[in-house]
Amino acid sequence: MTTLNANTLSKTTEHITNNLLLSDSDSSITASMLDLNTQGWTLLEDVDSAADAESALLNFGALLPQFDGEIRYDVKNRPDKSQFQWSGSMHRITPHTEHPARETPPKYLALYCVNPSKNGDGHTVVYDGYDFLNSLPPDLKAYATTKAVEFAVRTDPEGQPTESFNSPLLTLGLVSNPILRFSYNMLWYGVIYPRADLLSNKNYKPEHCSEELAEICKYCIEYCENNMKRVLIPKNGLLVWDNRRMLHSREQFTDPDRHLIRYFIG
Ligand SMILES: O=C(O)CCC(=O)C(=O)O
Ligand SMILES: [Fe+2]
Repeated sequence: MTTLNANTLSKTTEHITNNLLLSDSDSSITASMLDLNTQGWTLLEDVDSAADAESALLNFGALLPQFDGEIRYDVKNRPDKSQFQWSGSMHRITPHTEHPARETPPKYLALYCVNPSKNGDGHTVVYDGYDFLNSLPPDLKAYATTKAVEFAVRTDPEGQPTESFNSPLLTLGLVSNPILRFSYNMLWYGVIYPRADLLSNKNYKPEHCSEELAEICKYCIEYCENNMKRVLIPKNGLLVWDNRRMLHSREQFTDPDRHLIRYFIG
């Protein structure tokens, strides 16, 4: 067992004191944490590489495996599956939270920009999901916290669901704030990755959900149109948001070389 003498004690104190003096990068992480806790999202700029992004993210939690079991997921156009509305296409994606079928969805989501669209499109959009639920009429708010919905996710747009979980849209976290789960696509179209041509079909009527969930979807679109935060993540930018509170979506883009790397943090 090591005992502390006066000399080692003063060295230990010096070490602790030095660690309390925040370096520039520590203080920017602290400021980002403040943003995450207040507005639900933050943008770190000039992060030189994906490896640097990963080191920064470790301040927020562990990097978790994604749908394919990997820590890094490339968000880029995959021409063979471009007919679906998913991250591997250039289509817009409707509001959702990530991995609603996981018993505990990732606390934070992050996107690191390797290559923005050269045409200045493809904004990532975040919305405050707690505020959205609070804006619902009382009966729909009660529905969102009591009625279980089946969330089924799939790795491949054409594949079978690989995981599913039944849960109300909002549940109490054991030691955390309430957990929001949402997928406009799953509620409205009945699948997480619908065919993209459905997006422009104004006459589409949902067949897969209750009247209340269809109402919640309509309120969601209205809320999102009026309360969006559009972020064009710059090259070497790292957008991080609270995935148990915020909804996110993506606007359509036209540059097949747009490339982001996505992380789940828990
Ligand atoms: O491409 C984007 O900006 C985000 C796509 C998305 O929703 C995701 O990767 O989870
Ligand atoms: Fe997403």
